Amino acid sequence: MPVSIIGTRGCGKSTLVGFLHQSMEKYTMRDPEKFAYYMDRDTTDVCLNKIRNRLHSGSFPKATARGDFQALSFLLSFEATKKDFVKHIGKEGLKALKNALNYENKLVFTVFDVAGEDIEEFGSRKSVTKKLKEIFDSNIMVILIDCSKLTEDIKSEKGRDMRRYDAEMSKILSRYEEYRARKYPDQELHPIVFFTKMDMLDPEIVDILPNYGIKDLLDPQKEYEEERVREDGEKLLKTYLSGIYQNFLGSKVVNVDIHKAMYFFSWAGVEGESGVKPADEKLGVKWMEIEGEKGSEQVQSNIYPYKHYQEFLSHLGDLSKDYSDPDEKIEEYLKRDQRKKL
Ligand SMILES: Nc1nc2c(ncn2[C@@H]2O[C@H](COP(=O)(O)OP(=O)(O)OP(=O)(O)O)[C@@H](O)[C@H]2O)c(=O)[nH]1
Ligand SMILES: [Mg+2]
Repeated sequence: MPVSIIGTRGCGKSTLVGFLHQSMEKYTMRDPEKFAYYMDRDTTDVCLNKIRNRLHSGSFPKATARGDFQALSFLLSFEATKKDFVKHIGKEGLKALKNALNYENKLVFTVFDVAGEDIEEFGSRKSVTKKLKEIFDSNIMVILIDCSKLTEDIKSEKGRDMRRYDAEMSKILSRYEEYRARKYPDQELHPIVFFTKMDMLDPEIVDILPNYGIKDLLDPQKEYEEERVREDGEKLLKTYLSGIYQNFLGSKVVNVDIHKAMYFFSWAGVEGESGVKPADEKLGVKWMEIEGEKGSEQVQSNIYPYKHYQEFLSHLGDLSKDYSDPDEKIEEYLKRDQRKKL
């Protein structure tokens, strides 16, 4: 299983998955020959019924029940070799199996809920060990960073929380690197960092970023510029989460190269009196119609920085050339649906 997305509780995983799902829909509609995805039934249930309904009605997803995250995994396939693309949803298991295997460069990707205390239980509690091994065995790990945790005021309560958060994430990362160094000493890793809740960044913090602008994120005319985004991402880590940053720097010895890290930003938008503005708990997220580029399809979607999600997906597409899952893994994934039907 090559891709894991990890984040601590409440860091914005469900919202991100909801937007990612909307992005996958858009991407397949715009470029069906390049990209296809499949969700097993459990993921479909969480994504469509739980997350989508909430986002659609303008609210954030409900806090996820413990078991839900175990269920969240997608099959992504890039560089389709056949045109007979079908949008695979749940029950069409066998048909999907056939179709998915027609695509090159397939990745299974799973979303995990992790906490610093899991690390303490690594090796002693079976369920935690299994989960962490799955994460650590992934070739590509995507780390979610919650921007609402960042603050200039390091002496305040929030400052203490930020340092705790930094320490917690660093602990997880160093365990990951230790494990990789032991088990896969020759594999190079390129970190991916997805910042969530960018709209909750303190304005003082926004000021120190060389390139960042909330409006830029949403402006469809503005391209995703890898170098500029990286500059911002590095600056945020270096300044506020130096534990995580140092961890990456130090881990060059185990083939993790921070300077090749990719960064992506996410935030949920609502429409206020003066145009689009950041969401908050009460206002929730805005749902809108966006016209598909090809044909006359209408895609319904929330306001969020689609281009960052689309770039994220196409980056996974690039990585899938090196880390594609073997067909047995794909069949195993698809069979989960078959088993449940019996
Ligand atoms: N302003 C803002 N708030 C957000 C955003 N994403 C998430 N939130 C807030 O953060 C809370 C948690 O977000 P979720 O997406 O549920 O996070 P999670 O990691 O799935 O949380 P658990 O399932 O409880 O672990 C939401 O209820 C929102 O209040 C965002 O982009 N902007
Ligand atoms: Mg959740």
